[in-house]
Amino acid sequence: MVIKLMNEVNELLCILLSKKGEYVSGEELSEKFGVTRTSIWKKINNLREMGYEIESSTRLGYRILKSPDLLLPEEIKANSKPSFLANEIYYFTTTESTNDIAKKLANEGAGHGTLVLAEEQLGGKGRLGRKWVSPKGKGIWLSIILRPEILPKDASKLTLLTAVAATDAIIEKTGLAATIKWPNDILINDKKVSGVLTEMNGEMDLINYVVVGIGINVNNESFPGEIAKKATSLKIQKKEQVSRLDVLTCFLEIFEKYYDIAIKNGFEEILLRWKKLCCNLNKQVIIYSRKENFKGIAVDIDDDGALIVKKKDGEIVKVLSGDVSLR
Ligand code: BT5
Repeated sequence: MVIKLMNEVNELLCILLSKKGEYVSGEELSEKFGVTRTSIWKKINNLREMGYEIESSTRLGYRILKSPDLLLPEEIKANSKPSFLANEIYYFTTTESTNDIAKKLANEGAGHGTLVLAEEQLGGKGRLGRKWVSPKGKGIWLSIILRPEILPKDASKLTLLTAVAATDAIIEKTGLAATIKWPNDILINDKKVSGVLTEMNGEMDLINYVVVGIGINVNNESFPGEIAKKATSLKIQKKEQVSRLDVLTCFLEIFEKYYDIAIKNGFEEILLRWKKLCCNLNKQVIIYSRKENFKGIAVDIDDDGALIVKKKDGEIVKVLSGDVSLR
């Protein structure tokens, strides 16, 4: 397991990435780090082992030809400019669940905007103890620690905000027609490509922290067992490899934009966008909730982010949590 914190950055990689494919001389690098050129060459070979294609020229130095699409903190920093997100990034090659790590870090005082990312999760979680399949290098398995100054009752709206940001990022980066199924699924062609798991720690009228976890299937080629029929990935839909880093950095930028709007002006604009992206509205749905299961038409979502369902007998029901099946 590799744990990587942003302040233990691989500075050599940062310099090479900042040159965006231009050469940086071996001499400049050895002077900067106060080490020999042989030791720079060794570090370059370490990067090559990680999958970086690096060209070397005795006259010109080194330059990156191709990155391996790892979600390394250095790559995130080099490819996006989020302001409060990603000041601290914890990166794991393998972990149980990024949400569990994020909660642990938040309990220990980790700051607003801290990211926890893994290339692979062995115990990825969905809601209600369900599992989230998270194979190595295939998707974006990410948790964000937030310390929002909003009421606990509004925390569920962060799920909607996250789903909107992820859907917008998917549409922007792939052109695929992604939609949202209330409350937390992102679908393409009726199959699930992404899900959000929001966990909160707070008191009656105060949030200590919220951990927003999102899984996006990017380059999965197949899915195991019972989810084989209902899950999909961007690669399956697009019929080509998709850059995880591009989708991730786009998501972070959009998430930050919506988050700032929500904190400044409330969630109205996000709910409007959510309604545009939602595939349930004005459709027949079956609601599976803890209390009961019933059929109806999803007519709206209200200001609290609850789904408003009109039953057959005309009764209007406000659904705060549960699963929705499209008919
Ligand atoms: C969700 O739950 O959709 C929330 C998923 C959140 C995952 C992220 S990954 C980063 C962070 N760390 C974590 O440990 N979790 C979060 P739910 O609505 O309960 O859906 C779970 C159901 O989706 C499962 O019971 C399966 O049927 C299905 N499923 C499991 N893995 C899937 C996948 N990779 N793609 C599509 N569907 C999947």
